[in-house]
Amino acid sequence: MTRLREKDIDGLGANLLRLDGELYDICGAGLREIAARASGLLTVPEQGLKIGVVPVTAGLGIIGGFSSAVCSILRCLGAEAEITEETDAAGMYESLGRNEATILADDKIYFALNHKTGRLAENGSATGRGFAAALELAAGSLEGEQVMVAGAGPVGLAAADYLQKCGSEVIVYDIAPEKLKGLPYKVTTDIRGQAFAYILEATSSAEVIKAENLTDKTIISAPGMPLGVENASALRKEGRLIHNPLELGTAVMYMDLLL
Ligand code: 2YC
Repeated sequence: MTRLREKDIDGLGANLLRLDGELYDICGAGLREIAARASGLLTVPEQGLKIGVVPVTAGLGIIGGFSSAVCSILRCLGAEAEITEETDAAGMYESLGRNEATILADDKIYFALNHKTGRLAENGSATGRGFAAALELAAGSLEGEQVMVAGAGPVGLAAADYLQKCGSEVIVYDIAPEKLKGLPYKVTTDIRGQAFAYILEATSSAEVIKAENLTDKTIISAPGMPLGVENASALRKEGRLIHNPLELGTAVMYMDLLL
């Protein structure tokens, strides 16, 4: 799991409306709608959840701006979100006493809990489904289409599961053959010279996807941090790249709590 850097999320809150518009242009749906679809939520309740965002000092510690970025994303979805005064266990205790839900991350896990229903949301699964749903919407339909998923980690495998359920023919690429064992998809350890119409890039390496892997119509949905696509600016300009470091995964986590 890649640990975000402060500069990855700098200004995130102020750019949420722009991101919503960009997603709308590419997918025909904004952040809230894509996230609801990814979690299988049919209607988003008007009344948002009261949710505590708990800063966690464990491990490599606080990432500057992380808690406020999470807060901004949740508020943009209609939640009543606040950062707790306390951190860590004291912050969890504070949130349990005054909120309906809590969200927090250390270096190993980023999860959320709905105190009332016990519903748990986890970022890897949420992110995979979120970017898969965005790709499906951007494509119009993936029924019968081949999708290449790069990265057989928790995010890529959650995306692959969602994409297979959309009727697409999933091929999972990873450089480590042991990560491909027993998967219910076509698998490969080599994509050199192969172009794909639809790509979901979920690796923690940069420049995994080369120009030779693209057609002039390829759409890439890329939760991977750093962005694993070389010369991505052309794709971005043509509205064929979906990539954001925290927003979509967090939005799906929130929708998962409402299930
Ligand atoms: O500021 C804080 O509370 C820190 N403990 C947050 C650490 C987040 C570490 N995880 C990541 O940077 C990302 C997640 C956003 C999703 C996967 N890795």
